[in-house]
Amino acid sequence: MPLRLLNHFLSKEGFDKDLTRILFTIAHAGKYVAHAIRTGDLGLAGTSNLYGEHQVALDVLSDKIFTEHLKATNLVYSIASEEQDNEIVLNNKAAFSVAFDPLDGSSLIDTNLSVGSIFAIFKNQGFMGQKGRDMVAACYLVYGPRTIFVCALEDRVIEFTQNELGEFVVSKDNIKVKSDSKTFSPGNLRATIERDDYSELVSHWQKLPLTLRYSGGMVADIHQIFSKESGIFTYPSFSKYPNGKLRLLFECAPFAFIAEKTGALAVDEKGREILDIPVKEIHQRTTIMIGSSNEIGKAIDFLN
Ligand code: AHM
Ligand code: MG
Repeated sequence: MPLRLLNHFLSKEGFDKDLTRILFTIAHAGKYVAHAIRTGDLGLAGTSNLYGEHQVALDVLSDKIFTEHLKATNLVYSIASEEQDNEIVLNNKAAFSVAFDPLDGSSLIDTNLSVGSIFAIFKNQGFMGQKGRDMVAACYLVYGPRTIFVCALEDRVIEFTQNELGEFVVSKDNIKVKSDSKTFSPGNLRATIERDDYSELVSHWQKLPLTLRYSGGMVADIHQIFSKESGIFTYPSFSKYPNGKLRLLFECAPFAFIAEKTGALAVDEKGREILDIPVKEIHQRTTIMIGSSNEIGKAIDFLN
């Protein structure tokens, strides 16, 4: 039974030791973030990030928690965070770089909906020119009624759920997503006002009929696809976000990396694989359609 615990499980499976330590550190730091979400102050931090969005205190705190924990491993060359303007070098002798969104969907916390943290891990010094495909692992935490940690490395996607002792225990191993979808999660539905193609795609889902499952937090909305083994999530462009809203490096690429291992697909609205888009800027945005492969194929046809 102890071999079902996160650190035992990953070491038993013979994954890269340093990478395993980074993953374990992220999951461990996530416990502090989960605690801060449950008990912390929701007041504004009085600062704003690169996009001029007000940072709530929890965004700033989560950023600090993950940064400090990753720094303490001495394994991380640099980090890039949604909450920081630039890449930060932590240890110029180290081999890994980690990009993360420390607290995605923080505006949902006061409504008590699920939020999460997302990580892209490269065995490379820095991020420029890297593609999603170059990652060595990706993972995320969902803070909901339960705290869940999901990681993808080599060809496996494994889900761990925190137990009453605070330990992460394997709850699903080798997650696979079916090619047909039962649900749809249409992000940026306001784009249908301007875009007939997106409007027609949404009508297609309604008529199938697929079931609507959308919270407004991408971590829970995409986690649902992995957890229920089917689904589609989209966030297309429109005039306010000509390249989409979501960020390539610390939001879309890690989910695309995980999706690929489950047999799901992740493309931009033109149908290009997210994993093939090179990073030119830390805060670069992309459109995204992710989920069950047959439904992604149809979505590409509707939008092109
Ligand atoms: P954030 O990183 O500022 O929290 O924004 C990302 C979130 C995603 O979780 C979600 O899919 C999206 O923003 C929803 O945005 P909107 O409600 O503007 O369509
Ligand atoms: Mg985010």
